[in-house]
Amino acid sequence: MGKSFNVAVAGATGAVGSQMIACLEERGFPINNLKLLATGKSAGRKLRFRGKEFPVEELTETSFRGIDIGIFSAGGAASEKYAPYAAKDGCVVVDNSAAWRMDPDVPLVIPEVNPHAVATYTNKGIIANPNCSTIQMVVALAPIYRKAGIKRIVVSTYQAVSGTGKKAIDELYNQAEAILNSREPEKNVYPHRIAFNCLPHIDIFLDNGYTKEEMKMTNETRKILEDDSIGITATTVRVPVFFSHSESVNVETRDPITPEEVRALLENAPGVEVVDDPSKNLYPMAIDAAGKDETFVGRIRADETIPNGINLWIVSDNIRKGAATNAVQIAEILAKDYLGK
Ligand code: L14
Repeated sequence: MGKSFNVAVAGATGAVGSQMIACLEERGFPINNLKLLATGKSAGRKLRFRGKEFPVEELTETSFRGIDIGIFSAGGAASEKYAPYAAKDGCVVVDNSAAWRMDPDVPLVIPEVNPHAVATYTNKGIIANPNCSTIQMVVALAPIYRKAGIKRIVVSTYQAVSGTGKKAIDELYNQAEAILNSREPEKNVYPHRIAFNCLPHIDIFLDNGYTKEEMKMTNETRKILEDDSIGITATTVRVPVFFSHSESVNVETRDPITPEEVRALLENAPGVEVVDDPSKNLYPMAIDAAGKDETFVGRIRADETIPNGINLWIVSDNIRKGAATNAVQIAEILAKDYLGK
């Protein structure tokens, strides 16, 4: 029998937190005690895990005493404030927010791509989970990067509302319902209507004209692949989809690589499923990826305007592999290779 762990989930009642609890259960994570935490008014509710009810307690500075692993998805402000208290009490934090990702002392990990980076969790006691759009892109591009090198990436995303949380899922549903019933839609979450619309705006705008989400894709990809020479330019777009992000990705490799070689590489890549048969109208779609853990890749074809160009269409569930599943996979590495010894 391996060791089992005291695990806390911070932000347990949120869209990502509830999937984290589901992932821990589905994957049979070795849990001794599970502690569910939330900020503000969500505390006091009850959630089910392995057929039993667990109370949701208020997230405080002392919540992590006696906890081995704390998985956070309670927003950037909560992570910034509480992760150091958790670490001080000997709890290793796996943080899903953007708060710690670019800290040079914090590893940024996709288990299929750079599991070795987990080792440096000892610096701060914190491991960061990358941004959802970064994770699915890098899961699919890492095998290409290792084989042929990457000079430049041009990516446009088509991102689901669930990334913003439950309130945005309700907003899309309520706006669509209002419009189809000839009522004036209400707008509370995004600066513009999202139903039957596309917003080239995710997270906040920065001084360089890009959004923070776009710069996350650039900076996090370079950190994970440990290569600042890769040029990455992103346009991130919110679309009226509930679950799964889609991405149009143009890659310029250093060495020549054919679409057939890319297809063969990706067919053997961990966490990737190739769905690419245009003759049967088969390509990855958000509605098929929702609820799954794989990153789906299709429309693999040459960019005929440059010598070493490949185009891809990459789709994955932003709440599962883009957040909860990736965080739980990191916790599994910790449990197996570091804390379980
Ligand atoms: O984790 O979709 O950096 O509004 C922040 C923006 C997650 C998605 C992050 C969104 C993202 C979120």
